[in-house]
Amino acid sequence: MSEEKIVYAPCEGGSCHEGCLLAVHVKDGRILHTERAVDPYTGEELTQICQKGIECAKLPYIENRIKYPLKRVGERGEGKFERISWDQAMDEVGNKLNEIKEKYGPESVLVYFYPCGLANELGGLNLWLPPRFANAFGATIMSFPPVDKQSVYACQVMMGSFTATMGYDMRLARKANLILIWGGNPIGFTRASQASLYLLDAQENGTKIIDIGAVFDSTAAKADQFIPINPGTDGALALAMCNVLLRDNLWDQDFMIHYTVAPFLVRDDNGKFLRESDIVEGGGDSYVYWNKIPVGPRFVAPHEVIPDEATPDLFAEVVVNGIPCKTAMVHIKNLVEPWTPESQEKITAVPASVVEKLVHELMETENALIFEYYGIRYVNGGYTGGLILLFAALTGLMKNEVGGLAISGLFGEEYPVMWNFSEIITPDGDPAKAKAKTDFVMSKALEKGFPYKALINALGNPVQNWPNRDLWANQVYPKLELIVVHEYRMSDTAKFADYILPDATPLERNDLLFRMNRVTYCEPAIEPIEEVRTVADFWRDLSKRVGVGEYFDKTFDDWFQILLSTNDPAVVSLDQPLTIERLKKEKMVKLNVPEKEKNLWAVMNYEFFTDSGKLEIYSEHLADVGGALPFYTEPIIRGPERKRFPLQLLVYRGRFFMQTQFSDLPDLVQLAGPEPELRMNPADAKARSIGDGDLVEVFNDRGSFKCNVRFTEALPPGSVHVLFSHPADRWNGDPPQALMTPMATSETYDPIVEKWDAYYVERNPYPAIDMEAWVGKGWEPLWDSLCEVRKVEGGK
Ligand SMILES: Nc1nc2c(c(=O)[nH]1)N[C@H]1C(S)=C(S)[C@@H](COP(=O)(O)OP(=O)(O)OC[C@H]3O[C@@H](n4cnc5c(=O)[nH]c(N)nc54)[C@H](O)[C@@H]3O)O[C@H]1N2
Ligand SMILES: Nc1nc2c(c(=O)[nH]1)N[C@H]1C(S)=C(S)[C@@H](COP(=O)(O)OP(=O)(O)OC[C@H]3O[C@@H](n4cnc5c(=O)[nH]c(N)nc54)[C@H](O)[C@@H]3O)O[C@H]1N2
Ligand code: SF4
Ligand SMILES: [Mo]
Repeated sequence: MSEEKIVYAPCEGGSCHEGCLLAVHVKDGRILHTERAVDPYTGEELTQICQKGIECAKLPYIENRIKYPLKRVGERGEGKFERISWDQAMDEVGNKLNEIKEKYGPESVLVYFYPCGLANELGGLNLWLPPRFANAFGATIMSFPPVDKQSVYACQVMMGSFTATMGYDMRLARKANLILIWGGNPIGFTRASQASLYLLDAQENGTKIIDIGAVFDSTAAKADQFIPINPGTDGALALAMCNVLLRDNLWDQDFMIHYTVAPFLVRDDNGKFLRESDIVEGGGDSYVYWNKIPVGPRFVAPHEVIPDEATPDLFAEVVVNGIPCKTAMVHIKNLVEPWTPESQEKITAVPASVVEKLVHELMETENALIFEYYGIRYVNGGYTGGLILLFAALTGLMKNEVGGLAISGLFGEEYPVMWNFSEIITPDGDPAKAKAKTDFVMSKALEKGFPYKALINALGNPVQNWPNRDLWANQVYPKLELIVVHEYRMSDTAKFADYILPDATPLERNDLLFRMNRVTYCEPAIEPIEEVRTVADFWRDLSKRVGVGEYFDKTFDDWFQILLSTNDPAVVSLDQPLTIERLKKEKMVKLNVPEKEKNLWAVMNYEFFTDSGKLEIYSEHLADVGGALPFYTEPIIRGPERKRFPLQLLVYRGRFFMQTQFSDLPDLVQLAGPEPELRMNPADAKARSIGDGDLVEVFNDRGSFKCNVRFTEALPPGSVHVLFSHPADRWNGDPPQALMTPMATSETYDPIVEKWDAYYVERNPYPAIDMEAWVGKGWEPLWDSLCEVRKVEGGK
């Protein structure tokens, strides 16, 4: 009998963006249980963990586990496979890839790796080795789906990078006196650990929490005030909130002048900013503002700030050198003016008096904070995100002690530190050697004759998570000669594979976890079960067979050492250098993160990654396609189709699941309710003569399924809900994804977003993080689907 030992592992559900560290208890090669980790030096208990963290102890042993390399014997999608050896699998996959490369070129091989299902989102090699492979081999990176597009798009346009400050120092939230949570369900649900704790700590100390949401969820239940809003209409509310700021003169002129493009003149003829070169022979690319005393044009170079002694006229409408111009602020004023609090009522159902009070309270409370989450998932979400950012800019709250605006990020809610990802992505760390191009397969490539022949699905479950089952199953996959899926469980996507290669769980491999302002060296709790191999071995084996082995001849520790070699001050200023040897000995190293919480907007001097260095609440790059300013447009669910299909179909994430993961753990399935069921407001049910528990059919033009109804008042009338995590074979009929508005197709195409994505890819400020792929070239419609429900007579 061996001693019980404790090792660290990241929680497999870490893509809730909390990234909890687990202490795993192991004895005799078997995992006993997991619990929250304790700092070995200070004894400090690091994070809470939720049920999913506890259930990780069972993850390696689930029935649905992939234990051996598998080769398809049935039809694609049928899920029939035979066990083969690693050598056979690697030889056959390698030969096929070489053959395809020879015949069609390496770019006909697609590599897909979506980060938001990985235990250790940004530290995990499963995210960094696939793009390295694509770059070395010359494959094509398949673009990510446009999820979380609201704030991602808005930050890219206005701040020049979706990571903005690379995160928000969540410790600051405890000091806010008012927190407005807009569009999400963090408390006790989507951010079940650290973020929930900080938010609830703040509340206990007197902070008022206001939640704007469409569903009475666990955040609404905890909030001091819940503002219910008609789904998909937040843009109209944000416009009215801007209107109140301007009307009551509550906005922050100083912030708008110094840190945004508001004072810059915009040409009436082409919507571009007027430049020095437009009015001065041989002039440069400086922006122009109109000074009041003495009157006339003044120049300000990109990334420079208008001097304090200047008197810019924010509302100038002038003709300069024969060119009629208005300031960007005039454009904003014109946009906002018609949106009185009364005018938005009929769209949002938020009473005008509530809008007035909310804006005044935000402006009159010391240290108010707007927290934007990812829940506004409609085709107008990008513009809604833009309008929320515009509102935040006008408030000037980002200048306050708590940073005023927080956007939930991938980096965890803590002080963000930049690791050396880029060197892994590109062979030899040289961007010039990065051969891969990115494409957005789903829509455009199909139209253009689809040049791809193979797909390596290295990470992610697109068949279930991009609501485009038909497109994958019937349009994309049939065109591919080879589909390889790297997985640890039999996902709906894996069922379409020709070869499935078994990967290790975080309990069977090494990881470096960058969380809680610490780096933790995670070791395998157990050896990989059966014939499972780790990610480092998988890519080493595969790359050798296709001629790029030299780039993958590394161990976990070699890769980790690269990640650690960063210039980030929190790392380089450590007393002892952060090496892999040190980490192996100490297991956990606390970074030199400032002891005192910081407003990161202030740390970066309110300078953004845009051309101007300002918050570009007006984007000249989108002027020709009508997208210079964000605007309100109706979502699909408020369009003409609603007459035929009167219910919003919400195919939501579950508290006990992580997207589609954990749906194969019986305890969690039990907690979630073992049968897929439809949640429905009793008012909608009554109108259809449906009783609680009745069997119903949910349908639209795309498909249908049957399940039982559960009444809930938490959903507003007009919306129905099902959990999206259950795999296809648990549904009686089509899986609910089949009924959703497909993502990344003509239905969600928009010339504004296409223009933006093309431009953004060109000037991407963070090639390593903001991977080219992260644009999606379309809008996210996850909650933007309609259906109808009817009772199945005689069924229970
Ligand atoms: N209907 C509906 N669709 C949605 C959403 C929704 O709310 N409703 N949410 C959307 C959002 S916000 C997101 S982020 C996406 C998420 O989309 P995905 O990232 O595709 O989501 P997951 O279900 O977590 O899938 C991750 C897959 O990777 C596998 N995996 C996890 N860890 C490892 C590993 O270490 N190695 C290997 N090889 N594989 C691993 C898992 O088993 C799982 O099958 O889904 C989107 N789709
Ligand atoms: N347990 C669990 N936690 C998770 C995940 C998981 O699958 N399970 N997934 C993780 C991932 S990848 C992500 S991206 C995050 C997402 O987490 P969040 O950013 O919190 O958002 P969602 O859960 O996508 O959105 C759901 C919420 O959106 C609100 N909502 C819906 N429509 C509207 C609207 O029109 N206006 C407003 N104001 N609100 C609306 C609803 O009130 C609902 O509570 O969660 C992460 N955390
Ligand atoms: S909150 Fe839960 S699911 Fe998320 S990382 Fe922590 S333990 Fe895992
Ligand atoms: Mo996500």
